[in-house]
Amino acid sequence: MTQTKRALITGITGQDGSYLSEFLLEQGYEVHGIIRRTSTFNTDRIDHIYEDPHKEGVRMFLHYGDLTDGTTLRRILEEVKPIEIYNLGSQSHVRVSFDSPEYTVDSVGMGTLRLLEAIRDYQHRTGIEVRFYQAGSSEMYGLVQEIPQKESTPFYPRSPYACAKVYAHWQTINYRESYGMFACNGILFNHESPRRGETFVTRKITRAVARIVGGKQKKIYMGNLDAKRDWGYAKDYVRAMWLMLQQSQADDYVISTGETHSVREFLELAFGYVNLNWQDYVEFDDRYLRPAEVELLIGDSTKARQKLGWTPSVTFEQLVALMVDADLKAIGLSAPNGNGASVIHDIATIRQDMVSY
Ligand code: NDP
Ligand code: GDR
Repeated sequence: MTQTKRALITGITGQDGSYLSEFLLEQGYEVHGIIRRTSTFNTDRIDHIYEDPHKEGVRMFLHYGDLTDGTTLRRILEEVKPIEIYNLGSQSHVRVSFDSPEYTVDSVGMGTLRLLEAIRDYQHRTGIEVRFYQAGSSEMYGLVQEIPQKESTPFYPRSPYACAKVYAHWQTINYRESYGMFACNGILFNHESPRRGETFVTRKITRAVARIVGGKQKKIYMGNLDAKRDWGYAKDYVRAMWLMLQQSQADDYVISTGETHSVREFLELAFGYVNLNWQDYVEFDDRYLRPAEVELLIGDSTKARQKLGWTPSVTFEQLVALMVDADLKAIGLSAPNGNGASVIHDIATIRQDMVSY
C-alpha cells in the first residue's frame, strides 16, 4: 500500500497557497494549511476546494497558527507529520513593509527561522525527513547589479520586506549546510493571476479596467510607471515549487519568464484590451511611490529550465488578457472578444474600494 503524501503550507489563503493546494490535491497529496484567525472570513481563494472535515475521504485540512507564534508551529508539525513544507506565509506587500517594518521582518525573516528550527527538532527526534520550500523573491536583487538576474547575482535588497527575504534565504541555506536539511530556495519573480491581491499593481490595474468599463470607477491613481518587472502566471510558478522538492538534491532556483515590461506597458495592454486609452484614466499620486524603488527586474531561469524541466506556459499578453477577462466576469461583464475565455476558471473577488497601495 502506498503512503499518502502529506504537505503543509503556510500562507494557504494567499494567491500562491491556493494554486499550490489545488496542484497538490491533483497530485494525490493530503494538504494541510495554516490559517490566521480573522474576524471576517479570509478563505475566499480556497473555499472551492475546502471540504467539511467530517466527511469521509477528505484530503484538505486547515489549522490555526501564525509564523510569529513558534509554539503553535511546532504543535502543528507534530500533529500533521508532513513530508513537504511550503513556507509561503508573509506580509508580502513591499510598500506596506515600509510602514510596518517590524511586523514584516518578524513574519518573513523570524517566521522562516522559527519554522526551520521546528523542522530541525522534529527531524532529529523522529528521523523523518521533511522537505522544505522557502518562498524567496526577486525583490532580493533590488538595486541592479547584473542583467538578467540569476542564482549567482548578488542581492541588494531595497525594502524591509526584501531584507527579511534575504535573511530567510540565507537561513534556509544555512540549515541545509549545517544540518543536512532538504531545504530549497525558490527565487520567484513577480507572478500574477486573477487571484492576485487587489493592491498589487497588475490586479489593481485589471480590476480598475473592469470597473471603469462597468461604470463603477472613473480614475485610477498610480505611482511609478517606469518600474519594470518580469511578470509570469502564478499557476506556472507553484508547479516549480513542487518540482524543486522532487529532486534528489536540495538547491536554489530562479523562476522567471525572461521578459521584462514596464508598469506603463501593462497599462497600455490592459486598457487597450477593452479599447480604451489608459492616459484618459490614469492619474499620479505620490502615496504610491516607495522610499526606495526597485527599477528593473528580469530573471534568467536557465537552471530551472534545464534541471527541473520547468517552462512558463502563459505569455505577458495572455496574462494581461486573462486577468482583465476575469475581472470583467467578476462584475458580470463579458470578455471583449473570445480571447482568453477558456482561461476564465478563476475566482476573482471584488471588494469594497477601501484598500490603499
Ligand atoms: P499573498 O500576499 O497573496 O499571501 C500571503 C499569505 O501569507 C496569506 O495566506 C497570508 O494570510 C499569509 N500570512 C501573512 N502573514 C502571516 C503570518 N504572520 N503568519 C502566517 N501566515 C501569514 O502572497 P502570494 O501568494 O503572492 O506569495 C506567496 C509567497 O511568495 C509570499 O511569501 C511572498 O512574499 C512570496 N513571493 C511572491 C511573489 C509574487 O509575485 N506573488 C514573488 C516572490 C515571492 P492572510 O490571508 O491571513 O493575510
Ligand atoms: P512588487 O509588486 O513590489 O514588485 O512585489 P507590486 O505589484 O506592488 O509593484 C510592482 C511595481 O509597480 C509599481 N507601482 C505600483 N505598485 C502598486 N502596488 N500600486 C501602485 O499604484 C503602483 N504604481 C506603480 C511599484 O512601485 C513597483 O515598482 C511583488 C510582491 O508580490 C512581493 O511579495 C514579491 O516578492 C515581488 O512581487 C516579487
